[in-house]
Amino acid sequence: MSDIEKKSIDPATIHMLKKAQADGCETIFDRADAMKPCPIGAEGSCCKNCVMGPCRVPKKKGDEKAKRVGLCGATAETISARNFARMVAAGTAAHSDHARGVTELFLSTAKGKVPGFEIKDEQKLYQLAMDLGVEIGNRSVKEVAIDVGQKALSEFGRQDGEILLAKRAPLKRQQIWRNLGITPRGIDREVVELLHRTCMGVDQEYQDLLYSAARCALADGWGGSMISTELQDVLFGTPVPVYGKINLGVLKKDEVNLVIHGHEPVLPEVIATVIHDPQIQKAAQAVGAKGINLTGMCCSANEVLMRHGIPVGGNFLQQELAIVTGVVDAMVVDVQCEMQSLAQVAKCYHTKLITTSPRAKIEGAVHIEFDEHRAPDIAKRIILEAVENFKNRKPNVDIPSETTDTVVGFSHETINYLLGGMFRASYRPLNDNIINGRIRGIAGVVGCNNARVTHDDPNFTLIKELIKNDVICLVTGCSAMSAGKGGLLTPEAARQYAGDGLASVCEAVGLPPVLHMGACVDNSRILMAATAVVKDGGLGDDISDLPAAGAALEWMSEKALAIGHYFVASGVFTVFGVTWPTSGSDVVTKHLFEEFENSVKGKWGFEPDPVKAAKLMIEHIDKKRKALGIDKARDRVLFDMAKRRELDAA
Ligand code: SF4
Ligand code: MSK
Repeated sequence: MSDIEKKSIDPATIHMLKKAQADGCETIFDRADAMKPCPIGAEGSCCKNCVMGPCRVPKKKGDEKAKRVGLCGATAETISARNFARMVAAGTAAHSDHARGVTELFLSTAKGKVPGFEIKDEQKLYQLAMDLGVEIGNRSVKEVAIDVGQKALSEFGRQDGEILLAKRAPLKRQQIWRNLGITPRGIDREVVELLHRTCMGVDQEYQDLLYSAARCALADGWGGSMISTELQDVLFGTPVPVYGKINLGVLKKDEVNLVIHGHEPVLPEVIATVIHDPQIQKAAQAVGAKGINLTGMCCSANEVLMRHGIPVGGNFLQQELAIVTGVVDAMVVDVQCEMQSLAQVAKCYHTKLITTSPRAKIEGAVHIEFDEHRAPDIAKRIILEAVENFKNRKPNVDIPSETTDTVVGFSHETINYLLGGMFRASYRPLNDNIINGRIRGIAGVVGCNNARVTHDDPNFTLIKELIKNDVICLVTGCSAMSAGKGGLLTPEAARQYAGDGLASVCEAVGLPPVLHMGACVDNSRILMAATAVVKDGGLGDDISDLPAAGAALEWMSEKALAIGHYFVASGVFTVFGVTWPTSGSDVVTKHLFEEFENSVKGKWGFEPDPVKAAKLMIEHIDKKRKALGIDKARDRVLFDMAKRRELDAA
């Protein structure tokens, strides 16, 4: 196996890496070889929170008692916890600023100020209205929607009390948060306060920093991210199961290819509509293209895949590689996870890189700013940029053949209907099958790709191990795409990959063993699903009682750490891979990995090896089953080489 072949388990990715090398085009995979991470920063032992530093206080092997303090006296524990907290604050800020944008659009839509947008899911609007304390009565949809928009918007600037959607959590969970003083007061307030606490000379007690970080993360999961998911569903429709395709093979040689990349579904929704405009289609034919092929990348892809079945080009580490095919006529980006190197890769080919958010510009890209008041015109302009660029393609075109079928769109509401039926929507069948042992437990497998590990391998292997052991997986973000490319997102995957118990349930209901629940902000759907399972009864009275665990083995973004911390603070055992950001302090790490379980009833774990991570998660699930009195003797099944060969031969 050449070095390139070790970079990914995905053949399309390897194919494009070889092409990039032949074309002399540098990618993140090359840079990962050339530049190793700073070991002091990686373990969280570098503080640059004031200009007397950076102060480096790395662990000293063989001298565990060595004094480790910064110039100001900040201890290694304080520095470690502060760095962790700052990442959580940044991740929360990212999800929540996305949510603010959606809320503003929602409010403008409710007021009828933005032509082209409408309330698509009234039922979900009413549910949200009840949860936000908005009166419904005989009021019009417009009146209710305006109040919902205003209430949601005020959650960002709320100064005291409790964020409203925290009340969706099980009652016991709410009480745990109150007792610890970590119920978020307002979304922006928690981010600002955490940044303040981590400034030089402020909060210098590591436990206090970790719990403040939990309050901030909860403001993400039960605040910003949840608002975002809810309002996006009301505006664009709550996802229902839809067929889709994934991987770079979805790009088309004879059509104009427009790739949408980033996180906010607003512009992609408009593009998905106006692309059918006959004038635009005519323009494409006029340049010799057979049509216009819209595809997605990263979480923007998840959004339009779930609601429209628009094909997905790939996940985070494939963004440059889509351009390397030589057929991407334009890539349009908004916010988050867009690598600056896209501009350089685009130069190797003919691709036009278009930025659209006032918050995110990239040197070398064309900036066409999105304005919801002129959304259809802007969407058309962007599509026409791609159409016009079709003729500039260079001869070095090569599209990998790989695409995989997927069935996606498992919102919390949809799972409810699929399990319980239209008239008695409920999680009861899921609970019953967990209790009778056919389903061993539930896992949320989320997060990114990371160029420091073999692309897609940890995500895919972990999910495969879990379903083989009858653990149903709820997936989002780039890990959902790792599962999709590996063929795990179809109902047929149940018989092929899942254990007999899980497979029998999936086949009875027609569900895949791995449920695609959406983009990064949609991890809030996992919180809602977990809460629904608790409320349906028989599995304890808190999320921490459930036979459930979470993981992000290929995480790279600060957003993932915020997600992990709100999972943990919601009572979930959560395992991360790649690297652990507080490994420079055994004390801080021990607190997160062990002592947190005594207070928030959830805890962190670190295990980069996916098979070992699955083992940790399954052990935790079995521990919870035992505590609930529903444990049956069950053997863990390893997805061993013999089984792999069996599949390859099939
Ligand atoms: Fe060093 Fe303290 Fe300044 Fe951090 S805050 S850089 S530890 S002096
Ligand atoms: S896109 S945050 S790489 S999941 Fe949401 Fe993927 Fe992680 Fe970005």
